[in-house]
Amino acid sequence: MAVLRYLLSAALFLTAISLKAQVHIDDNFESYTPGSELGSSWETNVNGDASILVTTGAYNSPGQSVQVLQTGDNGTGWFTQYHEPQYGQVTYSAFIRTNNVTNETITLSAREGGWPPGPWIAFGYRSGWISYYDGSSWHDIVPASNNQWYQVKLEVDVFTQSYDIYIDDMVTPKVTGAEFWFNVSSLESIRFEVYQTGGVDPDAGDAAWVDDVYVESPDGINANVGGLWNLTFSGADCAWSGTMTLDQEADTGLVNGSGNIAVAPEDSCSDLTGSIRGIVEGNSVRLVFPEGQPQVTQMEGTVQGTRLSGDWSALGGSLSGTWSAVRPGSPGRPRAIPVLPPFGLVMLALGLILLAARRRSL
Ligand SMILES: [Ca+2]
Ligand SMILES: [Ca+2]
Repeated sequence: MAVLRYLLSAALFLTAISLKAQVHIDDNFESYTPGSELGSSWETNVNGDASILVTTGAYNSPGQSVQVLQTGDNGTGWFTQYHEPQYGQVTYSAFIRTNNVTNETITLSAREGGWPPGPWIAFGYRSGWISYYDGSSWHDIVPASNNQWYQVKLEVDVFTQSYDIYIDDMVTPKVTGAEFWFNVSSLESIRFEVYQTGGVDPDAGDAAWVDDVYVESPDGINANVGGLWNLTFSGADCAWSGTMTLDQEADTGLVNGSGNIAVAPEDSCSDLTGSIRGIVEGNSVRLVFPEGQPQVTQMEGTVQGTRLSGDWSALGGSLSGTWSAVRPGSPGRPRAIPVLPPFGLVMLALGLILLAARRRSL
């Protein structure tokens, strides 16, 4: 009975915890038929002497993985899966392996659509190394060995256009603050790609394998806000033109915001486009207006389908206020979003009570 109660409480606890993340992609390739092409959730492209197939029994691998094989000396290929655009934090991870780290290369990138890439990690492009490219320079991270699986995790912050790189050790990053190759406004795909140009030239028999592809974001509004704002300025003087700057230093609680709002006289006051990123519910924001500022007392924005609203008070040359989410059907009445959904909280509490009961019975 005690064992059963323990298992039940553990399951409930895990249920509560697991509700905290949004999983976008989770594929270990075990559901495919060995020797088959990838399913429709993946977009696959092969050119020349290459194949991309689900394989079984890769060295030191207990299950199935994806193999990109050079069937001749001149082949390239990639496979991509798209996910909901992410504007904040998103984690990409996979297991990767090659049989020729001085010749074969495979890259892992996260992209805005099919192009451009933000994070860009390469196996073997820098002969014998796992490395990343920041748009101007290559950076070697750790040496790579043939036929060895490496677990790679990228903890990405689209707000700051940077990411931390974990290799095998999933606790301590090998690199913090790696810069994107390109600045992107969102990330919405993961791609694995093999090349014939640049630092490497894989030939017949060279191969790379990929397994356990996983992409997730923290739950809550943070995962879906922070892109371009469409703003409504009530009481704005549309004869004014200029740039409003987000004053990050004056903010309290605004961690990742950046950018500005350009206002032109010909714009409609009901549909101005801002380029501030990284505002999440509950952030305090101050906009600093230059001379001739519009006198704005209310601002509203729509970010990824969620309407944000703020009550703003004029403070000299600036406005300050707190953004909050407005649910459909309750205009103007912000509602706090719990960190855990109510169901998760109940399950968590039940799990803890049962765990405590088990401890007492020991
Ligand atoms: Ca697998
Ligand atoms: Ca070649």
